[in-house]
Amino acid sequence: MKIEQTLILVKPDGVSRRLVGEIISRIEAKGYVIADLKMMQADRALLERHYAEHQGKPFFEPLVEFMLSGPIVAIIAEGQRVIEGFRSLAGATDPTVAAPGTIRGDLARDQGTKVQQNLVHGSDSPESAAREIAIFFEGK
Ligand code: DAT
Ligand code: MG
Repeated sequence: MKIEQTLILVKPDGVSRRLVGEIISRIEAKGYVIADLKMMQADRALLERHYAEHQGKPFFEPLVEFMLSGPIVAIIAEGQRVIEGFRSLAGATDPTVAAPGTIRGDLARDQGTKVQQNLVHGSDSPESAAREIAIFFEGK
């Protein structure tokens, strides 16, 4: 059986706050393998594909603008149940209530912006992971 993979993004707030190493450390310390990684500047077309499920929501445009605001780091992490495991490491979407001990709970807070700036993205299902990995790492 192929080992499960997930798509993780360190968002622009994570890069600008110099938290890339801290976030990767937490992924590796949990025991997952970094299978591929790149720093990139996303463009609007890529982000609109990636966040297609959120089209039409009030935070969609702020979300795209935020993700365009600086470089991001795209990571493929792998390991048994890594999709669920990374979501658990990341914590709840809203960083104010994300549990202490999680990436969002320990390292992020509400900034009063229209979109939550919560440091990381992680795929939420095997279908999303396959779709998102294909968007960020063509041919993988
Ligand atoms: P997650 O990143 O936890 O999977 P999501 O897919 O529902 O969350 O939303 C994508 C991002 O959009 C999320 O990381 C932060 C932002 N967001 C989601 N819901 C929001 C809301 N109600 N208000 C502001 N920003 C929101
Ligand atoms: Mg999501």
